[in-house]
Amino acid sequence: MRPSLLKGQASSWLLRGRAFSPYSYGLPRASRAFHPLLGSSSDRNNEERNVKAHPSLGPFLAAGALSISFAASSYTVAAAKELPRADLIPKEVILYQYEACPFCNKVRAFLDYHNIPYRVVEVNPMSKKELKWSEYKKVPVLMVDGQQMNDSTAIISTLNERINPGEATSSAEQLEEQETWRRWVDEHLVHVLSPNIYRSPSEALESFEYITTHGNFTTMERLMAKYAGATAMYFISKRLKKRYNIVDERAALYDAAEHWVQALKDRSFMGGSKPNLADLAVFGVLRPLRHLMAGKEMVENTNIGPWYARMEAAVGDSSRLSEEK
Ligand SMILES: N[C@@H](CCC(=O)N[C@@H](CS)C(=O)NCC(=O)O)C(=O)O
Repeated sequence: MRPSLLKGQASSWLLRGRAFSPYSYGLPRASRAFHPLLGSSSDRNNEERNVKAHPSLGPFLAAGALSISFAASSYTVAAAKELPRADLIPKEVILYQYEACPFCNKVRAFLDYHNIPYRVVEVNPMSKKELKWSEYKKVPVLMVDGQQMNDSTAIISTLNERINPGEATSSAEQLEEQETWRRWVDEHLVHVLSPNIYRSPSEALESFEYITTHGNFTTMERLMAKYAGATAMYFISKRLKKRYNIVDERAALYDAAEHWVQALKDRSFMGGSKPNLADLAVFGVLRPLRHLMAGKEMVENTNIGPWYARMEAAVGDSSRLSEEK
């Protein structure tokens, strides 16, 4: 039976104190930073156009989300994490990220679920000085035993191969379904996030409060970013709505949530009794919404809460080793 969530029952967000950090997006220096919630890798042309139009806004867009924790505890089943064989766990994993970036949250969900220890380097979205050594300037970047990996979906695919070599536990149909929904996350779901979290002046400020208090900003950047960023993103989010043919941003978010719940059919997870890469991708990009009005309203007005709560239980505590800036 499909999990159902009664309105009002849905939104017991678990505000855990662990690592969801922020988002960052500051008034970046003009480079091509624009991307984030707006564009996935399949949108490079649009992104380039955006950067030219708003060179200093990249980082803001990127982040977009906060952390949700939709908890419908009665549905929460303590699914165990999936632990790789000890000899297949990388020795050193370093994640360069913005705490509130949905793509970074997606990678963290994968690492946490598999209990792979990792260090985090929170990148300053304006100077990006932590990434000076890298030609690729977006986050996430993952260093795995000295090997650089870029792009959340590619990172997860590569790492998954590495910790599950020759895995043949899924049928061709299951794998195809998983890949279809991972693409849906990158090509649709992420584009619905920015118009929602910057929907009104107060929501834009709420988002930037979160981003700036959790990201790697200097004091001056933090002050500037909060108000200038919220103002800019409020207006830009209206343009994003048009670009992605969104008429009502909340309706688009609720539709996406219901679309996902329907895709689960009768299963606890798309992966069956345990999450697959599609579950982890949807969970990861939604997680940053969790302290925001958009995320709370999504849980209250859709049936996604029970699945989200199961995912929180399955992913469990973070395997992050320490905060590094
Ligand atoms: N397709 C990439 C998208 C990564 C992305 O757009 N990241 C944003 C942050 S959420 C970014 O780094 N934007 C450029 C910037 O902030 O300068 C992925 O999945 O990793």
